[in-house]
Amino acid sequence: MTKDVQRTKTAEAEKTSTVADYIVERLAREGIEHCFGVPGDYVFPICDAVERSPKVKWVGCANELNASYAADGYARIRGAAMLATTYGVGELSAINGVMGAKAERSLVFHVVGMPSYQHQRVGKIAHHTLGDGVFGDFVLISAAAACCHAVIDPDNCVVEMERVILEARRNNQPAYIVVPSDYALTPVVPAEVEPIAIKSNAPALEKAMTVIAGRIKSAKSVVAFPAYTILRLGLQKQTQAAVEALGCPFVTTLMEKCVIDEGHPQFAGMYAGATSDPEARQALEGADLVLDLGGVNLNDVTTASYSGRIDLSRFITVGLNDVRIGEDVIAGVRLEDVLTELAKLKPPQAPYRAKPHRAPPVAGNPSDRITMAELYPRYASFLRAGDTVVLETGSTSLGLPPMVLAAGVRVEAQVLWGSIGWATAAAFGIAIADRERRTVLITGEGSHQLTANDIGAMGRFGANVIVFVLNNDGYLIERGLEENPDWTYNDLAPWKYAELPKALGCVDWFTARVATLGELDEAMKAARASKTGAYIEIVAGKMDMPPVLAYAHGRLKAMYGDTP
Ligand SMILES: Cc1ncc(C[n+]2csc(CCOP(=O)(O)OP(=O)(O)O)c2C)c(N)n1
Ligand SMILES: [Mg+2]
Repeated sequence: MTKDVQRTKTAEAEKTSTVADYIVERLAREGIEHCFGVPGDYVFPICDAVERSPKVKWVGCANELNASYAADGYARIRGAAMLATTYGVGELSAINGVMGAKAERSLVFHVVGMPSYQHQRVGKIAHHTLGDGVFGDFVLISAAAACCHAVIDPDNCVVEMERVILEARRNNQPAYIVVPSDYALTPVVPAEVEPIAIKSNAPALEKAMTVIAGRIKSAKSVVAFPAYTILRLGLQKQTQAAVEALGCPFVTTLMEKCVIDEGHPQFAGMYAGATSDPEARQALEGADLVLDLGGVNLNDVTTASYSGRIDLSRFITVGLNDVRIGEDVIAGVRLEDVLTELAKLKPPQAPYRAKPHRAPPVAGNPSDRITMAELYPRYASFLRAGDTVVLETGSTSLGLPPMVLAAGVRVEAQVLWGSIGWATAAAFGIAIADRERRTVLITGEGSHQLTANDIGAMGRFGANVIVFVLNNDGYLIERGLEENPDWTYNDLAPWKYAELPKALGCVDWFTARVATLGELDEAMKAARASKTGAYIEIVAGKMDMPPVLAYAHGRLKAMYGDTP
C-alpha cells in the first residue's frame, strides 16, 4: 500500500464519525457491497452504519445460520463477505456456517455487536447472557470459527481492522470482529498504520521455483492437481496459464469441479479414488510428480472413502503461503506467485491431449417416471456457460459431479464441511454476488427443509435463482446406508415444495412439480426462459440413487459396518 493510501486511510478515520461507520467503510474497501445478517439491539450501531453507507447494502436473512451460508456463498464469488449478527443468540446461530467457511477457506468478516463496555465493566445482568455478569465466553466460541479476531474499541479500531483484514486475507478464512455497542457509537481515534502487502518473500520464492523446476525436469510424468482454493482466491485464469505452460494433464476432485473448463484438452478427468475416470486415476496415481496447486483436500468424500492409491511422497504442495516438498517446507511463498512463475515456463512442443470428454446422452420417453439414470444427464445438458450451479450435500452432490459440464459453468459445493441446508442459502448469496450469471440450485428436499425460508429472501431481493428440489421422500443418502431403509429417522414431513415460493412471497416465479421426464423437460425449458426465479420439485423414487453413491455406500459398509 502506498503512502497516499495510508494517508487517505487516516484522513478517512478522522472524518468518519463512529467506530461502526469505520468498520463498514473499511470492509467496503475490500470490495464488499452487501452485508448479510439479522439485526438485534447490540448490533444496531453496525446495522445503522450499513444503512447509512452509500457502498454497502443490508441483505436481511430469515436467520443467522442462513445469513452465514449466504455470506460464505458471496465470499466464494467476491473474495470476501460481511456478516452481521447480534451477541450470543445471533452469533451462536451463525457459528456452523462460519466454521464451514473456515473449513472450506471462504473469507467471511463476522461482525458482532456485544453489550456496552459500561455494562460489562460493572457486571450488569443483561439479556442474551447467562445472567452471570460474564461477557467474554461467546467471544471465545465465535473466535474459534475464525482464523483471527479482534475486540474493537475506539483506540484500537484502525490498527486492529488492518491486522484482521491482513490475516484473514493471508489465510482466506473468516475473521471475527466484535464491538461493544457503546464503543461502536464512539468516534474512532485516528492512527497511523504501517501497511503490509501480502506477497512472497523473494528468496523463498526463488528457492521454491528452483526446487519445483528441478523436480519437473527429472520427473518422467507430471500431473497438475488444482485445489478448491484456486476458486476461492479467483485464480482460475492464472492456473489455466500455468497448466498450459506445464503442458501436463490436470485432474480435479469434485471440490474443484470445472475450475478449468472440462473441455480443456489437458483435462484428464475427475479423480475420485476407485470411482475415478480411469484416465484421471492413471494420470494422478501413476505420475512421478503431482503438482498440488493450492492444497487439495483428500478426504473421504473426494476419494470415495479413501479408495484410491495415492503416494503423497510424489506430491509438491503449493499452499496459500508455503510450498511443501516431502518433509521440507519453504515458508513465505504465495500461491499466486508460484502460478505466475509456472506460467513463464516454455510450453512443450506436444502438450498432453486427453481423450475428449463427452456429456452423457439424454434418454428416456416423455411418459417415463424420473429416474436418477435419466435425471443427471438432463441436468448436465441443462447447464450452460454463465451458470453457477450450487450443489447440496446428499445424493445430488455425488450424482452430478461425474457428468461432464459445458464450458463456462461454475460449480460450488460444501464438500468437506457438508452441512445440509448450506446450498439453498449459499445460492442466495451467490446470486446476490453476481447478477450477471444465472445461479442454479440443485438440492435434496431434506436439506432444503433446513433453510428453505430464505427462498423468501431470494424473491425479496430479486435473486433469480433456478431451484431444483429432489423429492425422494426422505434422507436418501442416509437411508441407503441402513440395514433397514424404513427406519423412521430418515423420513420427513411431506411438504408441498412447489407451493413454497408463493407462500414465501416470491412474485411471478415459475413453479412446477414434475414426476415424468416429459414434465421435467418442459419445466426446464420454462425455468430457463423465466425472467424471475424458478422452482421445480422433482418427484423421484425413495431408493433410487446415483451409481457413485451406491458404490460409496458399499465401501462405507465394508469399512465401518452400519456405524460410519
Ligand atoms: C447440518 C447437518 N445435519 C445432518 C447432516 C447429516 N446428513 C447428511 S446428508 C443428509 C440427508 C440429505 O437428504 P436430502 O437433502 O433429502 O438428499 P437425498 O440424499 O435424499 O437426495 C443428512 C441428514 C449433515 N450433513 N448436516
Ligand atoms: Mg431426499
